[in-house]
Amino acid sequence: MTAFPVAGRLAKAPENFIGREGVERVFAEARAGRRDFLRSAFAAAAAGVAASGTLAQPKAPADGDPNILELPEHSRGLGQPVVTDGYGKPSKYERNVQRRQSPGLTQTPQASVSFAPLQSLFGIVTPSGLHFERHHQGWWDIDPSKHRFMVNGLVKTPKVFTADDLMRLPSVSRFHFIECGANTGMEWGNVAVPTVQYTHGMLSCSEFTGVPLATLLELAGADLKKGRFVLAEGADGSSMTRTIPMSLVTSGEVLVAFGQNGEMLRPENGYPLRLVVPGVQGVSWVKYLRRIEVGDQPWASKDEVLHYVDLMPDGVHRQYTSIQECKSVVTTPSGGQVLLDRGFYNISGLAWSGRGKVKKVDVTVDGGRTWRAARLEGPVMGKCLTRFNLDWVWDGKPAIVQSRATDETGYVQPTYRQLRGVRGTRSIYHNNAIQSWLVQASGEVKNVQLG
Ligand SMILES: Nc1nc2c(c(=O)[nH]1)N[C@H]1C(S)=C(S)[C@@H](COP(=O)(O)O)O[C@H]1N2
Ligand SMILES: [Mo]
Repeated sequence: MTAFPVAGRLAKAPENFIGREGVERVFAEARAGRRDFLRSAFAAAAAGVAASGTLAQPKAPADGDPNILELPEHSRGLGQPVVTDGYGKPSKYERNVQRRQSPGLTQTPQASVSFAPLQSLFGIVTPSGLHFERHHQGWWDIDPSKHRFMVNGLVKTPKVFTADDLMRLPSVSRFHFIECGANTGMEWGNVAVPTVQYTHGMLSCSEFTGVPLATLLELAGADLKKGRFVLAEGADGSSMTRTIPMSLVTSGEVLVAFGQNGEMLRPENGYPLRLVVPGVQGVSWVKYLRRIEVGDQPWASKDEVLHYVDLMPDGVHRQYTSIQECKSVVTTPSGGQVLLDRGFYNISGLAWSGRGKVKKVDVTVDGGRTWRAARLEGPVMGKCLTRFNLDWVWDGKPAIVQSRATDETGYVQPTYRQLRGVRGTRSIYHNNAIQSWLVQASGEVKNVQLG
């Protein structure tokens, strides 16, 4: 069972992919270290007592007193003092767990993306420092005391709020995923990138805290008869404006958020205020939110008529397709990882739907010939990531691992063949096809697409 943790913990992106030899070396070292530890422990338990079971009879270290237990430094010395320099950081041994830019994807680092390392994450919450980033014109750390948020348009009394004003109002905290509409967009025509970080890493999930936009519209006396839409506008130079149907707002789901995972939003994610639009593609989650206008028709802004449109096979562009349909992906094993040995593995992944809760996730290891239902780990929440797991004993032969999610509306995640049948191959946005990972006999895992 030495290979058990490999897939989860030796997840390597291409730039630091250590290959099968590297993995074997790491394991050889780990085994050697474990033997040393056992050796000293057994030696301390006094010579003469034979080890039983499958463990080899331990030998005392050649140069040491067999009666002295060699404890590691951290079991003998004084540890570090409490962290007084502020904010805690991950272990230095977790340095490899980072957001990454896809090489060559964008021309400038301001109008760009950093992808979340999904292969290294557990559960459903994305640590804020690993939340994916998508900026159209760079991020800002805006002074909250100078930031203003306005509600205007079809309202009785236009209102201006500070972040402090908003924090005095009744707030709610809810777990939701955010997925960029362009997530998996590079894979429309063919396999393009090697790892799940790049195929699916424009996806994150947080507990957001904020005031329902419905409350703020009520305070401003919005005309809910004529006002069928709202426009959300950001304060950065990208002029990010998006139309949102009023029905989503009056349902109480849309939040003007200031909190993310128990603290204020990170600057990269829109500090001090961002719109949270559960189930809808990331672009509508306007960051550095400065204005909501109530109106009676869609605004047809550049980010909804030129960008974020779906090119259909007949050449027509489909607009206003904002809901992120049901989708899932196996994160372990996934592209770039290596299974060292045959034997037991925990197949693990994420499923989500912009239309509600995930009802079921089926997993195949034979490219779709046979499927087994995965375990959904609770809590299963609407418009939120759901973690799934499935036991698997790898026989050392090539395997094609896929997951297929079904949401509470009964919608089933499509295959590439089904999706391309409707959408063609030249689109960018809203690719929710079933992802395939090929586990090769060598144990190396590759991104593949089945015809
Ligand atoms: N003001 C502003 N809001 C924005 C953007 C932006 O560039 N500026 N990018 C949008 C896009 S395309 C996405 S996918 C999400 C990304 O949010 P994140 O950077 O917090 O992951 O923010 C959206 N809101
Ligand atoms: Mo996006």
